[in-house]
Amino acid sequence: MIIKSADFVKSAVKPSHYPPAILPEIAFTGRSNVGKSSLINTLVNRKRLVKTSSTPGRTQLINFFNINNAFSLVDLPGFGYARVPESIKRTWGPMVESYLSTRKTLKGVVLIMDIRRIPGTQELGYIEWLRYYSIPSILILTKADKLSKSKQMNQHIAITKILGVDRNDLILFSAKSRMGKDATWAAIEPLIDDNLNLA
Ligand SMILES: Nc1nc2c(ncn2[C@@H]2O[C@H](COP(=O)(O)OP(=O)(O)O)[C@@H](O)[C@H]2O)c(=O)[nH]1
Ligand SMILES: [Mg+2]
Repeated sequence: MIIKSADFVKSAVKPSHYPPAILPEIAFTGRSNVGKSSLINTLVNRKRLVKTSSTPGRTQLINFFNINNAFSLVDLPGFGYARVPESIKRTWGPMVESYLSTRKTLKGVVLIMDIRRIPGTQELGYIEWLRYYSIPSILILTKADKLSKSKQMNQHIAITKILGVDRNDLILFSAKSRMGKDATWAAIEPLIDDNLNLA
């Protein structure tokens, strides 16, 4: 993917605040602090298009980005951070579910997991959610640079079993080394294909 432009559009919490549903859209989700913002920045070759943070659980908005005036990338609020206030936890589910269930231009969701951590009920539940809404999913194991090659392989196999998917269904990624960047675009491109030639 050649990135000609990457611009923040707006933040929203509910459907009436979303930008007009015109361009095909890919959303990114994962546990807080998993490396979601870093992954999006890596994909679009920008250091700080999406703010990264060492303090997890701060982003509780849906952030829309316009890429090449051809498609949108959406940073969904992260889940699962224990220290997030109860009031935010209560609004998170409905906020994300109304996005997933109403957004007509949504073409796929990238679920990002930490390669060092076996996915839990939240990730499994998320995958169920996406199946329920018939939304294509792309599964990524990020922070691969934090493990040796042999540990990467062990985790890759273990996570494959837990999720009940094939090895090729999981993309190993690192925002640090940019490993997995091309594979991620190769998974995204067919989902947004119709609009690529508009760029
Ligand atoms: N070593 C390494 N660190 C990463 C990677 N991706 C993210 N991080 C770090 O993990 C922390 C959280 O990253 P961020 O992208 O803000 O996570 P988010 O909360 O999921 O958006 C930051 O300190 C990042 O520098 C990666 O692939 N490798
Ligand atoms: Mg983030």
